[in-house]
Amino acid sequence: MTVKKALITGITGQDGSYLTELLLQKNYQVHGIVRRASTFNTQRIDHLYQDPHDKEIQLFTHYGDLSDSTRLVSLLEQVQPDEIYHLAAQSHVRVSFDEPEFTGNTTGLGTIRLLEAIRTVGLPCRFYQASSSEMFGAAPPPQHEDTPFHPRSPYGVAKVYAYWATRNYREAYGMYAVNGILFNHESPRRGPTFVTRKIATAAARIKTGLQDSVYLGNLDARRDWGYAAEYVEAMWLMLQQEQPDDYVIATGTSYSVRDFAEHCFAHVGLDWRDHVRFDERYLRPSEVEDLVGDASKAHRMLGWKPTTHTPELARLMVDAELKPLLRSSIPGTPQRASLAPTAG
Ligand code: NAP
Ligand code: F7E
Repeated sequence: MTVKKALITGITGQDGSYLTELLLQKNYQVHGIVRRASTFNTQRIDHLYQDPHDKEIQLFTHYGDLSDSTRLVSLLEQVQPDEIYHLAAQSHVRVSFDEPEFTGNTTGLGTIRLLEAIRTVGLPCRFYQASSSEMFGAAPPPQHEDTPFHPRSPYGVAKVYAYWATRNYREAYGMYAVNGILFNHESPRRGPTFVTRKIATAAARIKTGLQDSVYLGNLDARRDWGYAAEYVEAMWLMLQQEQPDDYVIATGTSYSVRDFAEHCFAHVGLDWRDHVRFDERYLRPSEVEDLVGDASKAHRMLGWKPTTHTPELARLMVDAELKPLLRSSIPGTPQRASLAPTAG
């Protein structure tokens, strides 16, 4: 039996790590693009490490960057993947207001560089684009595949560009290229400056006496938060269909940031109102107020349905934060300082 080869951009990110686990379980040979950093950036996939001297190895990593088209071409020539999951992006919405040009270059142009590399090499592969509910922005909920886009950030604008590039390559060149329009999905592997992980971490640290409060911005924003480990299954399903198409992936429910904080703090027996403070630095120049996805097409066509909803997600994220803290034998470990610029 021939083993399928997948190439994942963004393999070191939240979704990349869950997708790698899924594809390895499905017996794929998985190749991931890692960008060079001065510190190790592979923590989310280190548990999947395989000895490169082992003949049975199924996971390979390669240096590369979305800004480097020649490298994308050489990698495609080398790997010859059957499926490409394009997950790499500057994915932080608030940061995209600070770095709009960089965000456009990676999150927007990065997609067309990769599509063009596929065309240049002449690969008959299937392509998944990590599109986002941020493209809907100000469009009223519930949002579905035919809802007009109204992005509210440089990130959202860049994702709209990448969405249309993907559709254009499908229409112009007959490529099997799909957009998965995923609503927010979270997990214990979520980046620490996204609001769910920030709140879950704070609730656990406050409960164990390591800090007293957490500073947040807009508590009224509403999101449709699902569990990342379940969403990567939908990505895979989209590339197994006879015809390429675009799908919304969501839970169909929405909660405010305040609700999420309430669930996290209540789970450890605390009242969020005693610990959440306001800091205007976390506000955005323009906000996405309310996202609720209608994923009925994915239910119908892919047979995909979420099972973890926001309250349970909040609890599992807090539990994951508490675990190492409760194991720690050094009480009162000081909060780690970071020189990273304020991000969210
Ligand atoms: P994430 O955790 O921020 O991961 C982003 C990945 O992209 C990381 O592996 C990162 O590498 C890599 N990357 C960033 N810039 C790059 C560059 N110039 N060249 C090569 N790699 C680069 O994001 P995620 O939550 O897993 O999301 C995956 C994708 O889905 C992203 O495109 C995101 O925009 C999109 N999306 C996410 C959500 C969500 O709720 N999570 C919803 C809809 C769409 P480092 O590890 O080195 O930083
Ligand atoms: O913000 C509010 C903030 O940064 C959620 C990305 O994965 O999902 C993500 O984008 C909400 C916003 O995620 C803080 O204003 C309040 O309304 O966790 P977030 P996001 O902007 O929804 C989409 C689908 C993607 O595609 C993106 O890649 O929470 N909020 N106070 C805060 N947000 C942050 N980060 N920090 C705060 O202190």
